[in-house]
Amino acid sequence: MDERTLVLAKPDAVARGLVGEVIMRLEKRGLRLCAMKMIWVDEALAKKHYSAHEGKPFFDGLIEYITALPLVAMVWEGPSAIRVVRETMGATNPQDARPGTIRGDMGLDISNNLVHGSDSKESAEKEIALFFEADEIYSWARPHEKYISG
Ligand code: IDP
Ligand code: MG
Repeated sequence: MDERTLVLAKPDAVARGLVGEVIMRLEKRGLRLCAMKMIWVDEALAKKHYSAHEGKPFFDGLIEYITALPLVAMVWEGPSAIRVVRETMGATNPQDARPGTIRGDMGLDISNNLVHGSDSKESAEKEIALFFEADEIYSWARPHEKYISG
């Protein structure tokens, strides 16, 4: 069943020149990029996006991190895209992330963990709407899709 999920290449991915690497890994996996923009997130959007974490000890630092530099927001689509993206990203703490994952190959610091991926259908829907208008998202299929996802 095809799903859509929000992916952020966070400010540290931009600063370290790893946006292309993030995109490449998701593309190679067979997911389809259907929306993308660079955006300098302001405090209001940051707080909405991370509202579930309000009150946690790392919340202020998280808002500062996500607003520090522009980031690249994307919508990716494909079979079980929400779970597949999160597994491709690896555990939240890069020190626990398995080698072969984005965080496990390129990160060490939980405060600078490179990427965001929605964690459920409900959050995907909410987060995509925060970053994109409906007419900025393009659904498309590869002619050879049947060789990737059956
Ligand atoms: P996720 O990004 O893997 O879904 P969440 O638990 O939803 O992880 O946390 C959201 C973001 O908040 C993380 O990606 C990370 O940037 C930051 N974060 C989570 N836990 C900590 C922490 O203990 N210290 C600092 N930052 C944290
Ligand atoms: Mg999360």
